[in-house]
Amino acid sequence: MPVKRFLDLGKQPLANGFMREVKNELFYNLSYSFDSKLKLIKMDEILPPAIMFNDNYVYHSSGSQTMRDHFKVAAELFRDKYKPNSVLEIGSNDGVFIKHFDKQTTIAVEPCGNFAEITNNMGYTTYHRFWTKELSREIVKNHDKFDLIFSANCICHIPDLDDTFEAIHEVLSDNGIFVFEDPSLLRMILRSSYDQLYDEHPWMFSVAGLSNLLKGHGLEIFDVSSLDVHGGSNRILVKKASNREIKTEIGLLNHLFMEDELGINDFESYIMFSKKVEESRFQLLRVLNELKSSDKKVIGYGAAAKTTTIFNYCGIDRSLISYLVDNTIDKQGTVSPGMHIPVVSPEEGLIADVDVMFLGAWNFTKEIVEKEQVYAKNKRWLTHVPFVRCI
Ligand code: DWN
Repeated sequence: MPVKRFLDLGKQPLANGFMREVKNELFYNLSYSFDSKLKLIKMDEILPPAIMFNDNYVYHSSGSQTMRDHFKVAAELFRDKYKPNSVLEIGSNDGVFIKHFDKQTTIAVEPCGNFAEITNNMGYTTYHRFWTKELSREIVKNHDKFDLIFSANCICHIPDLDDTFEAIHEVLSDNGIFVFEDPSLLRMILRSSYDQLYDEHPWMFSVAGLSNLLKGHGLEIFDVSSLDVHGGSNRILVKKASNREIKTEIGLLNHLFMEDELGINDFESYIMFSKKVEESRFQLLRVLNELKSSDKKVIGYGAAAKTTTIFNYCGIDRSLISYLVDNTIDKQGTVSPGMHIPVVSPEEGLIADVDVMFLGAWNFTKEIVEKEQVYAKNKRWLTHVPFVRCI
């Protein structure tokens, strides 16, 4: 059997389904299987993308200094190294990457209407659509092909990867490159960061898995680099298979070797991962219950989509975490999906009587801990990655 289930995280609501009023909340069963033929993991029950990515999507890519810096550096690198004459971004969110490119030669595709409006207003032609082969043909007709196609934290959100990669092949110029970034399956396994798994992520990619998938569509990975962002991501650099000018870099071979050495291709690694996930739940509940027994006030820092998986899988409600603070205006004044923990602004929530702050946005630990140095002086941070502990 090439596809085997290894993890069941139970009934879950939409990870970004923060609500002002609790009604008609949608739940689905969140479980994942390992495909030993393709060498990647896939969600068993995938929801239609339009349910999640709509005109009220709450996640802003520019919500942290870390990501603003990350996309600026990435844009400068691609501009200087590859000198593209034209750029297409798939999943441009609030324009945090695209704003570093020329408006005349750069276009965007974004399914969430609230964000498509932002980049359109910034002066970038933005197609308010999902990425499909049909759209790629329309784009080639209207603009010709593109030298650089970029997509961050988007490809792993798309259920139909065959259509996605055929569409990329259609729109990529013969000497062009397609660069995409997504969380790394290897880093998730090594860090037991199971909260990367939720409705918006039907896939978690290994380099080996992507290499297999892309080959079937006339595309080839020529380099890979590890990124620290979003808890450990891979930047995948792709060219057309027919392009013999660009040579394979050592980064690709290193990643394939490392993944194989660390067991990413063995089902046993996924069974071990699922045991660590159960242990993580046990330890997190133990610590939170101990804090509750000793009358400590615990809050969450960052109402990340990831926290929806943790809170609903572990059964963490307001009795264990009083509220969440988040700097996203659209999330403030809502309650969290499923467990209905209130979300407030940092100004309202970072008050004197807090004892412990659970790092929901643990992927920004450095930025957050530095920023809150003074406030957190006599308080403690609690994290569950790579294992549950107070820091
Ligand atoms: O792929 C996805 C990733 C890239 O972004 C999406 N499917 C959804 C989203 O996932 P997430 O919500 O888990 O991402 P973040 O970036 O880890 O979310 C961090 C949250 O914490 C945001 O709501 C912003 C907030 N935050 C804050 O309140 N103060 C973040 C920082 C750094 C802060 O200082």
